[in-house]
Amino acid sequence: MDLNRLTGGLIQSVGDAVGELGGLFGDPVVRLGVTGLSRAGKTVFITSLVANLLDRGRMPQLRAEAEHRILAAYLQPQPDHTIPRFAYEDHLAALTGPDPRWPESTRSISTLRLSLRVTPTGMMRGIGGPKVVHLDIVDYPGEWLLDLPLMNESFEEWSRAAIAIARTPARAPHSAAWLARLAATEPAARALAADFTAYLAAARAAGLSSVAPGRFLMPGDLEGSPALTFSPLDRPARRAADSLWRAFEQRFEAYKRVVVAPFFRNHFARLDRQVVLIDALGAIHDGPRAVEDLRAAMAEILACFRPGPRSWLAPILGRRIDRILFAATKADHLHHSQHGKLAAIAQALVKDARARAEFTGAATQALSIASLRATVEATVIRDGREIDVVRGRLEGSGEEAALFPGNLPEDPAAILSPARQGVEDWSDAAYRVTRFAPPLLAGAGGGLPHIRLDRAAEFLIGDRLG
Ligand SMILES: Nc1nc2c(ncn2[C@@H]2O[C@H](COP(=O)(O)OP(=O)(O)OP(=O)(O)O)[C@@H](O)[C@H]2O)c(=O)[nH]1
Ligand SMILES: [Mg+2]
Repeated sequence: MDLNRLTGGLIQSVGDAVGELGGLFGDPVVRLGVTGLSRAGKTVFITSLVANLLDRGRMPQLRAEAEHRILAAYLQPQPDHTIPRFAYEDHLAALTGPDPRWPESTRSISTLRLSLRVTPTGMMRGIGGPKVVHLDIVDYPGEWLLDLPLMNESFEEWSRAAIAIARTPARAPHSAAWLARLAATEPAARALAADFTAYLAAARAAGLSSVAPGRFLMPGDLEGSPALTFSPLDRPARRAADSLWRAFEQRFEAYKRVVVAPFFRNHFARLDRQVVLIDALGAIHDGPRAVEDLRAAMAEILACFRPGPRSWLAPILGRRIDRILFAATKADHLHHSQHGKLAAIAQALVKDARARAEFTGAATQALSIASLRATVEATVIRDGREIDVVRGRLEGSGEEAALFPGNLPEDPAAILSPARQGVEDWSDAAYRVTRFAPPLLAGAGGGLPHIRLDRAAEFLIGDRLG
């Protein structure tokens, strides 16, 4: 027997096993969920975060970077082949080309793996040499989280609540056609579902946020599918004989089973960290009702992170999300003297839910950020007074303009209280939103310009880079 060959073979196979284990279990993975309602800024956030992690010249507040402990950062083939890859290169090319454009709206979930080779801190520093940390970023529509309550509801309960909401003053202008069809003697299934979807879309276009079921507006690859062809119904006198009721009830149950449950089980339940992007400025611009609706939607979204013991989600939540960042986006619309006020509004918007998450042990933070800074600050003299403005290129014309968007109140209650009371318009000067084009970067290098993206990254993943 050739002892040498035998032991050599053994050592070889042990080495292979260790190598495999290293890949499977050794390298830590951080799964970061990025969510927010449509147009909140998810795609721009991820694109800029990745660009700024690959080229870290603008990330001084990321501690591992400041301490020169990040040795390399690189994109990897994604580990999850059941969902599309986040189209990083396309989005970056749109933002940084000669004629910069904001990325196309995305309609579904996607993911990207970025790996960082870092020098560990503390005790581990001298022992094992550099380690690799995989950051799996998952982009998914916040609207999908609004579906969680459905899991604990019957079709009858859901219908009753949805019809009551549709009759509220904020929604009545948008829901009238659907409610009228609902009252007809024998409404057609397709037309009812189409009117219901059109109502949700109109409510969303008017700035309202709570628009469940989430897939009706964000169908992903389910567009036109029977699982989305239903609508709430008034309870008929004799349910057994009512075929429309039975058909919609079955579709509602199918929607829960094949659409909602797999998303929560396969994706949501596996996240470690979460950033919730909030377009608070957009909602303020749209008026008090939009702000109140955003608050309600945030409460529903945040309930998903800490479901009560009787929630359908509680038993399947494998990991525990232990850090949640609430980020008010597009802060570059404001002079920095107002950034603190914007963060305070974001914080107030999610206060109830935050208190609950903190209670059960997740660390939370509220920040105002700009993923891609499209403006510079300036001060202009108007009628002998100095006014702090921001200057940027207007979307569409590309013309340079200096703008004063309005003054946010010192106390967030000045925004949130009227919103809660259901008033229709702000009594004093409204806040104006102007759409700026992305900045002309012309191959400047060094990551993308941003506001506090490095602080956001430090909060979300900094501790895992140690
Ligand atoms: N000025 C400025 N505008 C931003 C910023 N981030 C996003 N925006 C604006 O917000 C819009 C939406 O941003 P996206 O990143 O596409 O938002 P999203 O959440 O991915 O949107 P959907 O994919 O439609 O759900 C952009 O087209 C920009 O007009 C930012 O940092 N600064
Ligand atoms: Mg997007």
